[in-house]
Amino acid sequence: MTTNLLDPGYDRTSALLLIDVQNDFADPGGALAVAGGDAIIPFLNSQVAAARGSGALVVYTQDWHPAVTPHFARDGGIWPVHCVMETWGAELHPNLLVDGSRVRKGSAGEDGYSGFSTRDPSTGRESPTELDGLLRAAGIERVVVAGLATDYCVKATALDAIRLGYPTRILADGIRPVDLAPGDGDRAVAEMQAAGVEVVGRPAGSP
Ligand code: VGL
Ligand code: ZN
Repeated sequence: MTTNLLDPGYDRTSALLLIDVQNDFADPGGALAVAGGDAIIPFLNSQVAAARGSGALVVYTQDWHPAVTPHFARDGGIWPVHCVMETWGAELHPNLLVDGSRVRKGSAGEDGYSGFSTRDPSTGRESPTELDGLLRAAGIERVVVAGLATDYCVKATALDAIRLGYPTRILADGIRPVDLAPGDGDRAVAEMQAAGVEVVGRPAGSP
């Protein structure tokens, strides 16, 4: 059973990972707009301020696709065209407080959702992004994850963080699901908890 915590507990050995808070997900006019994606930004900004105030690192991931990639439905995948590198949709949302480095993923046409790794769509082979190295070089021992979307990139990043040995927390008030099927977001939170991720804030399924 996982305790519901109220304080993410930032310090110099922790990092806040803000996942894909980009226009295509967070702006209501984005290509893959997540319902309520823009509503979490003030909360995320308060977390950035709390984290930086306690000496924690903040890292921002960006979904960063080429114009043609098997990630997109028109090229064999499942998603509408989104977060094409160097376009408005791929930019971090303008209201997001940015105080840390960025990790971009997918730029060589790889698939996969985690901030830590990408997947070659033809061979299935996984390769690491620079995120783990960046955290280790900074002496980071645990991570707090929030952003978009709960059921894809947040989930994949949190599960990878656990596999890599980081005690991992997610911020319930700082995530929103795509919910392709109703309940995907709640199931993703349950899956993360089963893997050892702790939830900070409102319990899944509560109003
Ligand atoms: C994501 C769908 C497709 C995400 C990225 O950031 O969660 N979801 N690409
Ligand atoms: Zn994507």
